[in-house]
Amino acid sequence: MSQRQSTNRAPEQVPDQASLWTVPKARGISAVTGPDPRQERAVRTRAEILRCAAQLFAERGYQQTGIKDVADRVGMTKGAVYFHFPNKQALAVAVVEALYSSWPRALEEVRAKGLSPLDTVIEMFNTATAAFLEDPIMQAGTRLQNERGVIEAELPLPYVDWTNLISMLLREAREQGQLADRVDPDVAARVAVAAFFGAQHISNNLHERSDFAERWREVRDLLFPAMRARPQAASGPS
Ligand code: LUB
Repeated sequence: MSQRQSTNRAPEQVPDQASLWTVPKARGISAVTGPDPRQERAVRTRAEILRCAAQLFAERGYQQTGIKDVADRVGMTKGAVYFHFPNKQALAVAVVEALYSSWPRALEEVRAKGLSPLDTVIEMFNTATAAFLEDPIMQAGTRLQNERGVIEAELPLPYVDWTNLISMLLREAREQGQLADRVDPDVAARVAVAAFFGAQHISNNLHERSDFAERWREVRDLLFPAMRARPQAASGPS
């Protein structure tokens, strides 16, 4: 089992941030000799193949994409693609894994803004919204997960890591008194992820995502105020 899959487990089993994800180690770098230029080139080539494959998977879907299409788009031979990925299934798995392994960094970047936990949740979804609109890895990962039934490979479980991440942040929000008493952080995380995905899916199918930023703002502006604790009531009528 890959490291990625081993961290991809059911929500209740993942208690804290540290165990949510394991960031893959950079390959081809020896502590003794430093980066090997050939390996660095190989890593860049692999990333370029992955990016082109993601574009194609996002545009056409898994079944309508062939290794030859990927090779043509990268401007390489099929053999060169096969050097990095044994088959199309491996490409699909790598795209989804690239997507899932990007979230720890996304969280770090959002954390760096120093927002409250609840605003960190909102900002994470805002970031995901932007990725749906402009990042081929995100678009392809989403499409591939929707097509997982016809992909003859085991993709990491969808939605689970993201839901765990949001639950963790909402539990922090609870500890800091930001959540209304009636709100269960784990339930709220499931509802938020479902609403986000539902809005994304509908916008994708009806309008090729062109209205998604606006649809997400609607969900966000209805959902999060409903979770937020009201400010302490003033001592009397003013
Ligand atoms: C994330 C996708 C696309 C969630 O499975 C998942 O968690 C995800 C595909 O299924 O993005 C981003 C909110």
